[in-house]
Amino acid sequence: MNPLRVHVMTTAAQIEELKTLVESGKVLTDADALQTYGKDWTKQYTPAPSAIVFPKTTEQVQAIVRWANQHRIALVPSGGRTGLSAAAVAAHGEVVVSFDYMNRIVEFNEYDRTVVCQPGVVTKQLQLFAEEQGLYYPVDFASSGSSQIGGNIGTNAGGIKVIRYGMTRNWVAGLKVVTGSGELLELNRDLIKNATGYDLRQLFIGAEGTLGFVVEATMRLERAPKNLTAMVLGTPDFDSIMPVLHAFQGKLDLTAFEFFSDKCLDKILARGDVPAPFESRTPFYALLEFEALNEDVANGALATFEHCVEQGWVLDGVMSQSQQQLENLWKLREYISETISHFTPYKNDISVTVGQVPSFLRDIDDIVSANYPDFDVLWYGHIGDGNLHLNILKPEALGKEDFFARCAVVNKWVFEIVEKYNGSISAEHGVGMTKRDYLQYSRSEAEIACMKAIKAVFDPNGIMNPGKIFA
Ligand code: 2HG
Ligand code: ZN
Repeated sequence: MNPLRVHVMTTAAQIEELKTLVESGKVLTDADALQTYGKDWTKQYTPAPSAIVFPKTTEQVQAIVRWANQHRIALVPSGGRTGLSAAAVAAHGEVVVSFDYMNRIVEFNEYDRTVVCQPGVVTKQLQLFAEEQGLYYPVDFASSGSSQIGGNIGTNAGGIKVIRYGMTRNWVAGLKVVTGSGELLELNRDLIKNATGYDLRQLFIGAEGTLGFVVEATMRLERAPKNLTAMVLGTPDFDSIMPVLHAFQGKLDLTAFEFFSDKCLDKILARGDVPAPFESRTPFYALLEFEALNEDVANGALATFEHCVEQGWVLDGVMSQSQQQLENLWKLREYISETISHFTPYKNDISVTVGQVPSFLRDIDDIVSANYPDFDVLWYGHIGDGNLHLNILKPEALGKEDFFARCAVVNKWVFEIVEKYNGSISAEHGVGMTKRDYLQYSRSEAEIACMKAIKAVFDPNGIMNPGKIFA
């Protein structure tokens, strides 16, 4: 294991030197800024960075990285700070490098259907830009209004359309990165075909800023989907959801297949601003979406729905008839994470192959309910691609520390089951600090050794987001 050879705190003189590398006013050290930029959406860690720096150009990023190497100062990259694994948390005196001022769309290439983006471009900004060109950027999730492309690349963000479009990785045509030694690399030259050895671009996707920082990304766009239509179907039990998925996949090209439990619906309806999908309540719900390209497709969906009802897999259901109805159905699923955030939930983001989902969920649910009969356990997620979100809500009377300590006990058992099923301890939220100590449940010792060796190549002094992914 590489020792952490970085300073914990920067000196006043070092901060003064840092200020000379960027525009005036682009280094902040006030308490508010340190608090705001030192954290992401995780709630376990107390932010404690030394300073926040806002570069505006690639040259400035390079200068910051060289300065950090010279003084052995740890850098933490910061995008929209919507992450859920504490990969962008600076809790140990690091300097946060925020990409808020590198937020321009640089170029659009019509024939290649690509957009050159600076890392601070917000996901929604790219989605709207694509729309203006009559195209589509398909990676989508609830935090698209604040998450940034650089962060999406750092975590290989997934979301609600993975079943059809895959993860962020699929949409990165090329990358410019500043490595941990301050070198600028241009990776893949935005080519579709490029058989010239190792594809280093892929290494930087999902690396959580531990190898280098993305300073420019060329993102691919896709044909815009037509007449998206959603259905929400109520099922009598969890086991019915998979045959429903199978039945619909046999008839339609789904753009999404999500699920949530009735407990999740309780929380959503308690907000008072989202209509119930239908009058009855069922233990689980599937939300599926497809392009209703013509009447045949819509009729095929309705016939499949009827088949599922006849089989007893579906008890009730609804299909959107307008854009407004489509959006309201999506709110039932997309609002869950934000709605429950004030319960300080303990989160798990786990995955297995689709066929194993029912027995996997049953095994984990047994462990969790046996150990926490008094806790509210919420299940939801992207079931069409095998990704489940398990959220345990903190009872009001229990302190945060005690609650997380009690949840940590069961972590080990949950991850043993993940390992038994050859699954992942982090399907889409990344490893960061929250899952760092459990990496061995999803990656072999030999694999982790290779990962550390790769880090040493790109970041010889260990200054790039140290303590994330592995210690
Ligand atoms: C989602 O799918 C997000 O809603 C957040 O990935 C999941 O908060 C969570 O556990
Ligand atoms: Zn998710």
